[in-house]
Amino acid sequence: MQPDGREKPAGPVDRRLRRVLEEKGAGYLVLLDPDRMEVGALVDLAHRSEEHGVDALLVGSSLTLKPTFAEAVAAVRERVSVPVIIFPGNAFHVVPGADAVFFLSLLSGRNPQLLVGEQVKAAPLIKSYGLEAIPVGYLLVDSGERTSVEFMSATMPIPRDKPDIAMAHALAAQYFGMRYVFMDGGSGGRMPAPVDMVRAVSEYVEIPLIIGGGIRLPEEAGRIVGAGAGFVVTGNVLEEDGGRLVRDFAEAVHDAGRARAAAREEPAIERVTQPGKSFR
Ligand code: 1GP
Repeated sequence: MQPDGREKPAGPVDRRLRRVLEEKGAGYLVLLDPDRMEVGALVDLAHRSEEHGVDALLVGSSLTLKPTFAEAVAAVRERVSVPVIIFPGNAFHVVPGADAVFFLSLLSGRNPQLLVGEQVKAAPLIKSYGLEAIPVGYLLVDSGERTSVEFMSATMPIPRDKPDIAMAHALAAQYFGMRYVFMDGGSGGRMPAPVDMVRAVSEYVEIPLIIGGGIRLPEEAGRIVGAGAGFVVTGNVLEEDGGRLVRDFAEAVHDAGRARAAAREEPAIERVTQPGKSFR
């Protein structure tokens, strides 16, 4: 709240993400992990991603063995014009040079360090570096694999057959005033978040969903958007293929986003009366 009682407006990166949702129906984000790629290769992938339709880049990791995080953020920022957003695993990942940081709280866990401890350490750094903080509720969802984030966070993922648990957590994120819910299977998950869970959560809350972890095919990304996701994130698959699939992912996400938006705008009466169209 500002001194005159007005809400503080959303920052430029948040506004840009909202514009992506308005214009394309859904957005595509690529995760760059400085721990798994050399800075040069990371910058090449960032550049390729921008050329082939990515809407923003995330830089993050669950663990850092290499001392190159800050260098990677700065180098990527210099090379691309899409927003560069830090997706932190802990407060060490708050470095200068990015456009924004997802101010995450791992709501699906009960580990106070990741609910609020790291955030208290990170907040003054975010302010000093002038980063835009975007509050995001983070939910870890079982991806059929023990992922690094599960181990490092010492939290249990939400079971795949329990959409009600995900719904309640996502609504808590909304009531906390968070701008997005990130449902993540963790990097390298075996399976993407279940489509039924994505649909149930997206119908239940009003804030956009970001879905990542274990998405390896553009068709999977399209299905997830069709089920209601606002943004889809991929990481691993592009590290493995050198970014060849970026364009296919971006098209699948944007096509499904536009189709979903068009279906929403279609008057309900046409949906029930036009032959060949099912009532949704
Ligand atoms: C992990 O959602 C991201 O936090 C990306 O996951 O590397 O499995 O695509 P993948």
